[in-house]
This record gives sequence, C-alpha cells and structure tokens, in this order.
Amino acid sequence: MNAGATPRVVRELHDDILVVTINNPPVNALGVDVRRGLLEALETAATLAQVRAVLLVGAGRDFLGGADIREFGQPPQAPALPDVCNRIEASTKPVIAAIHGAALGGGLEVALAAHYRVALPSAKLGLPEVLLGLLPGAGGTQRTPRLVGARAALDLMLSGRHIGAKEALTLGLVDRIAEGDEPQDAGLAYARELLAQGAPLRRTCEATALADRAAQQAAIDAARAETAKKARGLFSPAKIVDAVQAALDLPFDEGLARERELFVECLDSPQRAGLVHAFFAERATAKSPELRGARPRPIHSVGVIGGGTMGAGIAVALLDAGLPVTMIERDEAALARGRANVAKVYDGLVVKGRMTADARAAVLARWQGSTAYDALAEVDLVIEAVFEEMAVKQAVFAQLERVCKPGAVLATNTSYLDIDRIAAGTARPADVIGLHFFSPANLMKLLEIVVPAQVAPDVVATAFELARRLRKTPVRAGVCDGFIGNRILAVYRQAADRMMEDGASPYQIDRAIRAFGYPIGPYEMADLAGGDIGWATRKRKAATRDPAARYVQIADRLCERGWFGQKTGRGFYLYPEGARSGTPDPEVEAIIAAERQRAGIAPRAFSDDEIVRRYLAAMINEGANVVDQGIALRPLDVDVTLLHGYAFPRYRGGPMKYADTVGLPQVLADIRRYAEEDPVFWRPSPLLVRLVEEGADFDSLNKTGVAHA
Ligand code: 3H9
Repeated sequence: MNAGATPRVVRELHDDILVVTINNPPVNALGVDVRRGLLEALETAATLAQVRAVLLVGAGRDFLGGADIREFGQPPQAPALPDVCNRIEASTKPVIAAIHGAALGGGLEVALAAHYRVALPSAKLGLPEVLLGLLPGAGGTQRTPRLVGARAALDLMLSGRHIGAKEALTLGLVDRIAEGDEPQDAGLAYARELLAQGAPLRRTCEATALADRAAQQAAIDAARAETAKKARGLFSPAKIVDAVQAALDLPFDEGLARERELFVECLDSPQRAGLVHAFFAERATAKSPELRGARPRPIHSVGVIGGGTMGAGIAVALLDAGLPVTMIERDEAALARGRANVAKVYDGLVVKGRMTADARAAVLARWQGSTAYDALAEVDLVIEAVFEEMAVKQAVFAQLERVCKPGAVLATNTSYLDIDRIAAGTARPADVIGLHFFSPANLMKLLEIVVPAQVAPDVVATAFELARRLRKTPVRAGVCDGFIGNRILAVYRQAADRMMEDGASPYQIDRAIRAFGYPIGPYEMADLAGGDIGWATRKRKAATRDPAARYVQIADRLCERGWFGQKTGRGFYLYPEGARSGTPDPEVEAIIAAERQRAGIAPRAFSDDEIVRRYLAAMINEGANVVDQGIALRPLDVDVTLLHGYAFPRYRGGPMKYADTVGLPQVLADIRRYAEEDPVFWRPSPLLVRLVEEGADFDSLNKTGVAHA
C-alpha cells in the first residue's frame, strides 16, 4: 500500500471481538493490500489475549467481490489468496463471516475458510470463476464439496450462478440468515452468541458432506458427462470436475495442491485472457464520453411505433423494466397483432411456470395501444421500429415532431439507415438518436447506441441510462451504413460467400466456423434468420453497388426459388417436416456448381484453417476500419458488439482481442496475401498497417483510443 493511502483492511476491537473490515471500493476485491491486511489482522487476533473471536465484514455494498481480476496475468504478489484462506481456517480463535451483497469467487472462499457464516438478505453468493475461464483457486474446489456435497458444489462452480441467502442456507453454505442491512451488527450478535455457547472451532476442511463416496462419485461422473456435452470448447469446466474429483480422492492438503496445479493451467490459458478481456470490455462500453457532465433526461413512459417482431420485442424489454408502453400501429388489425405479439411472450412464461397469471396481467396493464400518434403527447421517449425505408421513417419522425412534447427523446431502431439524415429532416435534431436493438429484442443483450452529429449529450446519456434499466450491454456507435455490427457482418459474410463460390461448400464453412467456437455457422444463421430479409436489402442496394466489385449470387439463386431457410423448409439446408437442424442439400450444391461455372471459376479446396483465417481476417480488418473512422470508440467496442450481437465465442474475447492473440503482423500478412487475388475486397485497413509498423496491438488503443484528425 502507498504511504498515506487509506488502509484497505481496518481492525477494531469491540469488547473481545476483533472486527476486521475490508474497505477496497468499489467491490472489495481481494487485491494484494487486502490480502496483506487480512493476514496482519489474523496475527493481531492471535497475539492479543483479549481477542476471543474475529468477525470479517465488508465495507460498502458488498462483502468481497472476489480476487482482483486485474492481477491475473501479472507477476504474483505474496501473500497468495489460498494462503490467506488457510490462515483464516487455522485460526485458533473462531472466525465469523458476516455476508451482505456480493460474496463471489475468492470472496466466498474467504467466507468458507471462516468457521461460521451469517448472511444478510442482500447476500449474493457464488463461485463465478468459470465465467472468467478459471476455477475457484483459493480452496473453493476442496472446501465447497466437503461442506455441501459434490453435486451442489459442482452446480455452483460449473454454472457460476449467484444464489441468495435463502438458497445458501438450504444448501448449508451459510449457517443462518440475519435480518437487516448492517453486517457488523448481525455479525457481532452472532459472534457473541457463539462465544456464549462455547461453540467449537468448526473447520470446513473437516466437514463431512463427501462421506458417502459412491453417491459423490456418481455426482462427479454425471457432471463430467454433462460438461463434455455442454461446455463446447471451454477449458476450465473439465478442470473444475477434476478438482472436485481430487476433493473426493485426496486428503485436504493434497487436494489443495492439485487445485493449485489446475488453477495455474486455467490462469495460463488464452481462454482466461479472452474472458477477462470480455469482462472489462463490457463494463468499459457502458461509459461514453457524453456521460461526463450530461445528466440523463427522466424516462417515465415510452412510445413504440410498430408492433412487428422488433417493435413487440422492444415493448417487452421496456415492460420488463417496469416502464409503461404506448404502442402505435397504422390500423386496429395491426395493433391487435402487435398486442398479441407482446402477450405471446408472457403467455409462454406462464405456460412454463416462470410467471403467474396475475403477474402477466399486471405487466400487460402497462401496455396500451393506439392508431393515433397523438397518444404519444406525454411520453418521454419514442422508439420507432417501422419498415426499414428512409421515406417511411421520415414520415414517422414528421408525426413525432408534431405530437411529442418538447424534450422527448426520439429514437430510431434502424439497422442501416443514415440517422443524420433522419435527424436533419426534423426541427429537433438534438433529440434524435439511434437505439439499435437485436432480435429477439427482449432477450438479446446488445444495444447499439448510434450517435448522430447533432444529438445533445444528455440524449446520449439518456440512452445509456435506458440501457442500464433494460439490463442491456450498450455500445456507442457512429453513423454509417450498418453501424458497428452489421457493417462488419456484411464484410465477413462476403468473405464466406467468396470462399463458397471459390470451392468451399456452405456445409464445410459452417463446420469450420463452429469448430472455431461459434454456436452456429453463417449459412445455418442465414437459414434461421430467413433469406428474404437479406435478399430485399441486396435488391435495394443493387443500384448503388460498385459494378467492378465481385458479387456472389448464390444466395439470390436460392431466394428466387423461394428457399428462405427454416421457415420455408429449405434454404442452404433441407429441413424435413418439423426438423430444426438442417441436412445438406445436393440441389444447393448443384446450384453452387452452376454459379461457379457461370462466373468462370475453377473450384479449389479450402482447409478448415484457411476458412477460419479468411473469415476472421475480413472481420478484423473491417473492425479496424470501424475504429479508425471513429464509428467505434475503441477496439473493445467492436469486441463487445460481436460478442453480444453476433455470437462471437466469448472465450476468445472478441475479434480484436483474438487478433492481438494471433498477432497483428500475421493477420496483416494474411490480408496482403489474399489481396494478391482480389485487391478490391482485401484492402488492408490503414489502422492495422499503422499498428503493425509501430509494433503495437489493438489493446494499446483500448486505453488511449485513436487520435482522429
Ligand atoms: C477469483 O476470485 C479467483 C479465486 O477463486 C482464486 C484466486 C487465487 N476485481 O460489475 P460492476 C470492478 S476470480 C477487480 O460494474 P455491479 C469492475 O470492473 C473473481 N475489479 O458493478 C467495475 O470497475 P469500473 C471472482 C472488479 O455492482 C467496478 O468494479 N469474482 C472486480 O454491477 C464495478 O463493477 C467475480 O467474478 C474484481 N473481482 O456488480 C466477480 N469485480 O467501475 C466479478 C468488479 O472501473 N464481479 N470489479 O468499470 C461481479 O460480478 C460484479 O462486479 C459485482 C458487482 C456483482 C461484484
């Protein structure tokens, strides 16, 4: 700790109980100063004769938020957290943990090393290390199963889910729940009670929940089988199962040593680096430059224009956040369909038992519909989700300008159109912003906040505040065709289409992309989304397409036959009656062959590796352009967009993080090689070239941003 800095761990004697308060805002992460402070506190407790018990509490909102994630990948600094936990457990005076707010990861491991645990109603316990590519590495894999059994321990460690005080009590993770919100008071009361009873030192390492060997082994075997099926491509889940096996097979100390080995393997894996990058990146995107100094406008009610899939999904997202919604449609029939689209979502929840009929009724009571724009006179925000055409959007904004009160935020959910033009067409361009939701809008986490030139900073701040209320992951984007995500998607889809025309089958491309870690390949995705939407866009853009640029027509050939994917029973794949996953279609292969012939292309073989490299190179190159042109603030904004809107495998951190992992010189060399055959499509991004010349990587720009002239 720096001289004069606030101590991270404060000791205070309350009669015969030493209260040890961890004070390391914002979440009391267990950084090196906290670890040192905890060890010192335990030494004090051991040496001061009048101390009969130790109480651990967290200052602020949380108990302990876990190991300090920023330390991963840095040289380790003593004392290590497992040693701190062992020291707590070895204390000859009882240690009590009073848990409020988060007790996560290493934070819960500290609590488990204590001899007794009391939780307040606000407590949120969990072992979320798996979400960072890790395993609980401070004794968690050894103590948790001994305390609650292998099944419950594995469930917590493999899911990473947070549980509340009640569930923790049922599982036996805590000993009691105390009312109130003062952990120190609750902890002191419990500690006094324990002292009065002469309660024994109760060490978790000696707990006996693993005693029934056969049952425990069965739970481990089941988890191993489940993990092999579900945790596709992930490294740490299997290691977690190995560690719990060690808890069953080995004495505690040897189990700890095994846990350490497995933890270090996870720590050193690129997956850990990717997942930690994702963790910090999605927190960074929530902070936009406009937020400095600008206060969000209050939002108490929202209008949604359009009740189709998108409008209804947006309405559900708003209703879920507790906001009243007024939906506008052009006639009564469309409005009824809009309401039905909204109600369908809640009906599904009722059927699944995830919502009561009363709760459904209460939510829908906040929905109202109208065919007259005047119904929007009092709303604070309007989001339009009408047909994707400039003239249609402009007509909507003309209406909004007429009816909305001054200061109302006017948002468009367009995915491609020029929002500067939409804004310029109104008399209040400072109120106009893009809120690009992803379908299904109530479920998908990504919200691109598209910032036109004339928008007021407090409108941008309002959009970010709305994202927070909707529990979305916001990314700030500039105005261009497709913003961040769809603009990059268009380019890597073209790269895939070119490979398809040059000789790779769509089935091989999908397989290779899935093997990279995507849940689904680009052509499976096209079939799922429906080919007609992309076809309509392509037809609209045909007039402005560069005639010299190569244009692969295979998808058009399928659409001309009415093969739009799953909904029509065939697309790139065949979907026999009721099938949700497709089978390869020889007729599609024949169409592709005919297209190759028409274009005069002699097909060649592609390795899976080449497919992935070209696909990723196209994505990374356009990502670099998007950053260079200020459409995305930093490379990490591209990463978060692709992770949350386009299913990029999270454990790789995002395309820009992946590029850093591979090395930018290699990515640039690939692009230059591809450019020899097609210099129009494969133009190295100036930013990529610059970074390679400087020996820098994308991550260097995450801290500094790009200097724009
Ligand atoms: C572990 O424990 C390994 C051990 O088993 C073994 C070790 C040997 N470290 O999320 P928020 C920052 S692995 C450092 O916006 P919320 C965060 O970046 C760890 N920083 O707040 C943000 O910073 P900024 C296991 C952390 O209220 C600020 O705190 N633990 C950490 O929405 C506020 O965060 C976890 O995985 C950290 N551990 O949610 C828990 N945590 O303001 C991870 C947060 O500069 N954390 N920060 O952007 C969380 O899940 C949430 O942060 C929490 C609060 C629920 C605690």
